[in-house]
Amino acid sequence: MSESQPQAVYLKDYTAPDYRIETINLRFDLDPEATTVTSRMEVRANYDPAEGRRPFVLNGQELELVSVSMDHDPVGDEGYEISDDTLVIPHPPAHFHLEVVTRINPSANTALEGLYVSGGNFCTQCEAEGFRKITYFPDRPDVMTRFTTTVVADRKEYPVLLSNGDRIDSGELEDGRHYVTWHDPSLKPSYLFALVAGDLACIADHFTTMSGKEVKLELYVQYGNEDKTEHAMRSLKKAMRWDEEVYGREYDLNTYMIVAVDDFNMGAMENKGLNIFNSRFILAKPETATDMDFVNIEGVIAHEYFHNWSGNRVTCRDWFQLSLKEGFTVFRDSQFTADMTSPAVKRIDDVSLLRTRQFAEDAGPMAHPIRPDSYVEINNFYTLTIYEKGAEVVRMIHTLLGPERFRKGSDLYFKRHDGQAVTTDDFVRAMEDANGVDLSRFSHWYEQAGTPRVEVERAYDAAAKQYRLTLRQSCPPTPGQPEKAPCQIPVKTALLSREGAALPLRLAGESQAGGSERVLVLNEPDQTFIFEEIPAEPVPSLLRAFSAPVKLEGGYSDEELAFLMGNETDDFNRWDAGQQLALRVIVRLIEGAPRELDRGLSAAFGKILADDRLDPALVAEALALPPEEYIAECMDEVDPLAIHEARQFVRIALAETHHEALAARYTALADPGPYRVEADAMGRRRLRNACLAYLVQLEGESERAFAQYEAAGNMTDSMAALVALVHNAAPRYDEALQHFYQRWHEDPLVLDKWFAVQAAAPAPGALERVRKLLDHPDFTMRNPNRVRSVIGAFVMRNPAGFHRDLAAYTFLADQIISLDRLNPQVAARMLDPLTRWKRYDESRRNVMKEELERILRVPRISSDVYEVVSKSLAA
Ligand code: B3K
Ligand code: ZN
Repeated sequence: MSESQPQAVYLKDYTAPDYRIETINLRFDLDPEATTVTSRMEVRANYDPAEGRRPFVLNGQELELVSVSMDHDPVGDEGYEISDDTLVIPHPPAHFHLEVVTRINPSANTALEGLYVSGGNFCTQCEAEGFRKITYFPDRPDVMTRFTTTVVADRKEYPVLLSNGDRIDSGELEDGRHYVTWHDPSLKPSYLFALVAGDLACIADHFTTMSGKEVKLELYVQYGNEDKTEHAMRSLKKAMRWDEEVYGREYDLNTYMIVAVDDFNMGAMENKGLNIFNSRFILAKPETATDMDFVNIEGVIAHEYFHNWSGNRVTCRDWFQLSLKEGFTVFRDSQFTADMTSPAVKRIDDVSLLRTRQFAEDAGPMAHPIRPDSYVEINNFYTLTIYEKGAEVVRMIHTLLGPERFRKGSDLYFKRHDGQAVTTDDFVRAMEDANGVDLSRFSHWYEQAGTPRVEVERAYDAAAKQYRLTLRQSCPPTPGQPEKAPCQIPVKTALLSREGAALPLRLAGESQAGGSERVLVLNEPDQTFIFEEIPAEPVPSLLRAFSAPVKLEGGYSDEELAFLMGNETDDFNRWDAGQQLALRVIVRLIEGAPRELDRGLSAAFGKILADDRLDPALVAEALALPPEEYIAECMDEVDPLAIHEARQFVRIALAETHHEALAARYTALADPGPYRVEADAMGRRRLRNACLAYLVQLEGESERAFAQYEAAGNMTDSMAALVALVHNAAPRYDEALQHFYQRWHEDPLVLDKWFAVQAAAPAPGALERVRKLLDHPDFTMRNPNRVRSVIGAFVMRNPAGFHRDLAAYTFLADQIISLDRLNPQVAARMLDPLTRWKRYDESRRNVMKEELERILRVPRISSDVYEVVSKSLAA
């Protein structure tokens, strides 16, 4: 935080680093209040010294400088320049050794960036720019070096001392202190550095790689949590095997360590050989974690493991390239989860996230391309756009090339760039070069923000038996980008006969049909595709499996959507047809249509509910109405209460109409056997709990939820029942809440669920309830998971509750202002709902805007909050 206004950094200003760090030797003398860091670097000019000497600039923030010496001679303060965030050696030689000693206070580090203390243990978080809060260093990802790290600490309090790589030395020191030295043989940027010290339990296992190498696997958790690690360890081994089989990627070091900590800003961090995780993505057993938690843990463990290649061995040249590692790695982890669970369910879940949250981001004031041109605070760019849209863009390349050619491309990418810091262009070029294809049109996906729209026009010529599909693309203006160039959009397409069969497809000019599913590639603003020998007018099945992150306007009638719900052979599209139909019905109600249940929707609902040949997990997805946030996305002016009310009307009406069938399915789906976390068992629970969520809308049905709550032997069923009771303010919901608290208040992750279920309850009075939760003795602003489970759940997952009372905007601004003093990264995240102020009616809009302006007037707000607020107001 500084007095002057934070400045933007631009991609166009990128220049290669002036100095390379050949090696770094770090020594940490750990003390919670005063840790001394000694850094010895061998430095070499990365320019031609004959052209004159250049200054050596090291980044550093919130450091106390103790001493500097060069080539073993002390450098007095005339020999360097120091500012708030740099240390500059003005005229160094072309090759030298530099020693810098600094002191830091990890226990005062509430921003959880750099070296900090969590639960009495030391841990680090360096991505993106946390290493500069540990020591002075050219803290940028294209400066890669070899690290040797000695960690010194009190043996009794910190028996476990970890850093990246291999343990090469250890020993005892005076005063009860001990040390361990680690050497990481890989070249790595500073953001992948990690250190952990504490009193932790170690769960050990091993993995034999495809070439027969033995890797030690070590999971470190707080004592008492050892019984919640089995799933994480199993997930790690599955991920390691999968990456060998699908991408040919083998693990390189001798040990893979994962440490779980309670205080963590995000999900996890892929530090080389020493991942640090939010304990939420490690700890699980059936009594404490839901099926969703189990699946997420498997996915995050895989994601961080996959980074070892896509991110660590091949890293980013600069932070504008963040999606190079994040988009690709999210794509890889989604393929993995699809393989481990159900491809259709995974696709539906991913697309829902994209359409509800990323589309909103792309239409809001923080909209940015997946390769941004500028940023003020890089921490604000760990976004759904970089991650999820970035993954969609990689997926489109996969769709265009097909799996074999994509693999050829990824092999070349890893081989060509191993040990390098590269750009998204390098990634695309490897895909092109490996396959002799031209993806130059594709670059707009990296450069342009905003969600493209694709409008469809269809025409059938019965006499010529020709079917014409005209696809028209456009992309709305976004901040700084008024005009957009056309993108390359793969539209996976089939044509369905009125009997539901996918027709053989022959495009005009082709001599024979090439299958019944084709990827039409839209390159121009509009393009017409002509299909020959189509015997009767078909129903087009477009954008199958959501083959591009666009808003498709298919021009379907209600009847066609109902037809697709019953006949579509693409699981994703069948689900989406139902979503689109339900969306229409709800929007019509909001616009004043008479309060009656749409017959087509109800009939389709009944048919799917009764079909026990369908995968229960998919049935559960199909029965769910579009989320309120998605409905909001599809409206010009958002009225959150009207959306909630209309959606509720449809939910209750469906529950009333299908009461018996829902109850029958609920009963039939009871799992008689022991609890298993496998796809089929999870699917049954998902559907059963979806039925319960409908049933509890009805008078007299709340006892069913209460009974399930009381009988549940696992967190999935227990939580589903609790949500059903609390969110409907059903009789005895308070009793269940109290019981849950008594049973679980000592388990922080389960207690987060208890807070979140209340903060997300939509009934009137939500603001008052949330205020009370903040006063609860178990609430703390210092733990990001707790903040997310109360403030985050209220402002981001409870649109009706949050927007009911204008005072909630003032409340949120107050919370952001106090949180910003502790943890700017988390504070900036909570701003999200206020940034959308322009989407609401005048009275909401005015208060939201005033609150944003008030935040901006607070002295010394962080660059994180400053950037989001100022961009929101400027847009
Ligand atoms: N790379 C980290 C995210 C770091 C966020 C820093 N603000 C986790 C991940 O994407 O795997
Ligand atoms: Zn990642």
